[in-house]
Amino acid sequence: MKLFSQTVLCSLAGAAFLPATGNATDAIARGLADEENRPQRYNIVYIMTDDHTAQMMSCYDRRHIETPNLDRIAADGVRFVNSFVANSISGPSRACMLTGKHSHANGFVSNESSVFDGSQQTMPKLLQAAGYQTAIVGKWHLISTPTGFDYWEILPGQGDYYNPSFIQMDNKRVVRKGYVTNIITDLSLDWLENKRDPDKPFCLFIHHKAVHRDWLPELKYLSLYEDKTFALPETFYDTYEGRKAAAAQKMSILKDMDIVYDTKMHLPDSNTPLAATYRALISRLDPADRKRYEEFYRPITEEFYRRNLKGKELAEWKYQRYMRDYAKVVKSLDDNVGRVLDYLEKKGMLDNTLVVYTSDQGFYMGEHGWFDKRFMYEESMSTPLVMRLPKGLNARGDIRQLVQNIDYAPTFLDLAGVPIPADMHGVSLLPLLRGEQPADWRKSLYYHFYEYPAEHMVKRHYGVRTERYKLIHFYNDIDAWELYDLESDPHEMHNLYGTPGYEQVTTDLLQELHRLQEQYADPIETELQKKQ
Ligand code: SGN
Ligand code: CA
Repeated sequence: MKLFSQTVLCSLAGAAFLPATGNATDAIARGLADEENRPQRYNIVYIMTDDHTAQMMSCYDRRHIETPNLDRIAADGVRFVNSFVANSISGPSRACMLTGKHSHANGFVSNESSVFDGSQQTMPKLLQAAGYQTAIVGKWHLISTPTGFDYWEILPGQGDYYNPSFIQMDNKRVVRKGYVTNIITDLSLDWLENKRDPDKPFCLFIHHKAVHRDWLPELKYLSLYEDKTFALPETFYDTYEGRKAAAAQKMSILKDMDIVYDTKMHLPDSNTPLAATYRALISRLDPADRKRYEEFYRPITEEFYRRNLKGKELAEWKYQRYMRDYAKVVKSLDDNVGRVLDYLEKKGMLDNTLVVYTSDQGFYMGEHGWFDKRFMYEESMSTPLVMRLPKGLNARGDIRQLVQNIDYAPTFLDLAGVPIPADMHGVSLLPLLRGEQPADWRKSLYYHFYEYPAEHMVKRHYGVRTERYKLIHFYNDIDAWELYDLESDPHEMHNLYGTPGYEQVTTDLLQELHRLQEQYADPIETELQKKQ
C-alpha cells in the first residue's frame, strides 16, 4: 500500500510535466485535496499467541523473564492493564475476536462441541468488503475452514511444535520443516513481501501455537533458563477454602501435570496417561534433532527418578520444570515478534500500521497451584494486550479502562473507517488509542465459560467484573456463588459471598450481571429458571 506522503510526492512529481495552465493547476489542487480528504488507511498486524500470559512478559511483570521485543511494542505504544477475555479458552476466544460478539451470540461456546459458522458476519469479511487484503497464518482452531481471508495457511487443530503440518487454501496438507513459531513468522513475512496486493491496506493475523501445552522448546534454546530458579507464586499452596469449583478442577501442577508429557521425564517404558502422546510428538523431530533433544533431557530424567521426590518437593520440582520450558518457548516467540517489527521498520511501514500483541487468554503460572486457564479468576480472565500505534494515534503508556477481546473487531473496523455493525457487543478502543478519556466508558465486563464436563474439569460459570469487584455463579452440576473484592484480595482467596456487610455490594453486582445478560441477550438465566 502507498503511504499517504508517497502518494502526495508522486502527484507533485507528475505536476512538473504538466503545462502550468490554470486548469491543470486546479486539477492538481483538486487531486491533492482529494488525497488529503481520503481517510488514512492504516494497516493492521494482529499477533495472537496461545496461552501466553502477562506474568511471562517483562513489560507486565519483571519477576520471571525478559521479553525485549514484546516490551518494544509497549514502549513505543500502549499497554492495557485491564484487558480481559469473554470466555477463557482458545476457539471461543478466537470466535469472540473475529465477530466482536460474546460466545452465545457467535455460536462457538466450547472447543469440544462447537463448529464456527463461517457464513456469519466477521470483522475480516467487513474489512475485505472495504478494500482491505486479509490474511491469517497459524492456529485457527475453529473447526470449519476460514472465511473472509484472501490468504490463509493454518495449523490443523492445535498443531505441532516440530516439523508441523499446515492446511493450505486448497485444503492440501503440507509438512513444513522446522520450529512452528519460526515457520508461522516466515509465512507471514512472505505474504507481506511477496503475496499481497501492495496497493491495498491489509490486516494480517499472525496466530501462534506457542506457548500452548506441552511447551516444547526450539532446540537452540533447550539449555536456556536451566540455571534459573523461578519464584513460587504466593498462592501456590492454595487449599481452595470456600471455593467448591476451584477445589474440583483437574489442572493442578502436583496432581494433574503428566510427568512424561508435561515435564518430559520420559523413559522407554513410561506408561503415564499421556506418555504415548508425548512419544508421538517428539518422534516428529528429524533423527539428529531427536537425539539432541533426548540427550538434553536424559540427565535431568535420570536424576529425577533417582531422587524419588514426593509432596511439596515434587510440586516445586514440577513447577520449576514447567516454568523453564514455558520460558524457552516464550523466548522463540519474542524473537519472532522482533522479526516482524524489524520488517515493518525496514519497509517504512510502522507509521502506518497498528501492531497488536495479545493472547487467546491468560494462564496460571503456578497461581493456586495450577497450569491452564478457563476460570474467571484474574490470571485467566486477563489477557496481555499491548499495541504499537501508527502516526495519528497519540496515546502512550498505560490504558486503565476495562477492555475485552470482543472490542478488537469494532476497533479494527473503526480504524479502517468501516461502520461498526450495531449487533456487535464490543466497543471501539480507538478513542482510548487517541488518548481520550471517555466519560461514559463501560464500568463492567461480562464473562461466560461453558466447557464442562471436559478436560481439566472447570465447572460452567458466568459472572460480572467491575473495576473493584467480581461476582461469579458456577452452575450445571453445582450452584455456587463467589464474590471477590479485588482491591483487598487481588488473588481471590477469600470468597465473600454471603458474608455480612456485603449485602449491598452483592445486590448491586447481581443487578449489573442481569443488566449485562439482558444487554447481550444471553439466554442462560431463562435456561436456569426453566430447569428449576
Ligand atoms: C488441549 C490440552 C489442554 C488444554 C486444551 C485447550 N491438553 O486439550 O491442557 O486446556 O488443549 O487449550 S493436551 O493434552 O492436548 O495438551 S486451548 O488453548 O486450545 O483452548
Ligand atoms: Ca489458548
